Amino acid sequence: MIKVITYGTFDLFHIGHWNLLNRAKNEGNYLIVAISSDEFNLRKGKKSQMEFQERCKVVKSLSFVDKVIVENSWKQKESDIKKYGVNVFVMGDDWQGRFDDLKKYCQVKYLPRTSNISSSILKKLFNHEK
Ligand code: C2G
Repeated sequence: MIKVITYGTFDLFHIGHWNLLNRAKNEGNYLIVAISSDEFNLRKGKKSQMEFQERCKVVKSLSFVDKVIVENSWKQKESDIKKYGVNVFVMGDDWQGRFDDLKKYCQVKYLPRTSNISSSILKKLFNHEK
């Protein structure tokens, strides 16, 4: 079994998230997704439109996602990789290079982002409509 892990907020779930998660799964055959808690989001400087439970529900509903865990801090990646026996760490390439220190524990891959879509664009549209 090749275990893959990735981290994110996944707010206002869109095709960019879907593509990333689908491609991450294709790097192995078991995908763990760590979803940022609402509190951690605030520390990331993000106020998500959807609360944690809602964001979990959407990601859990994807047939190619095998496990969902919570992301509470920047520092949990190393222990997650060890705890779950992860072989591949994947992030979108907007994070290129930022997690190379994890190469000590597993493969680290940055996959191309999907252009012309982001939660912040959707949030602006969402709030503009009000
Ligand atoms: N993503 C993408 N294409 C987009 C938008 C996002 O490929 N158009 C990817 C991002 O690169 C990331 C994942 O989808 O790998 C989740 O994106 P966000 O929900 O914005 O998460 P982020 O704020 O990047 O949080 O510890 C890591 C952080 O939790 C990452």
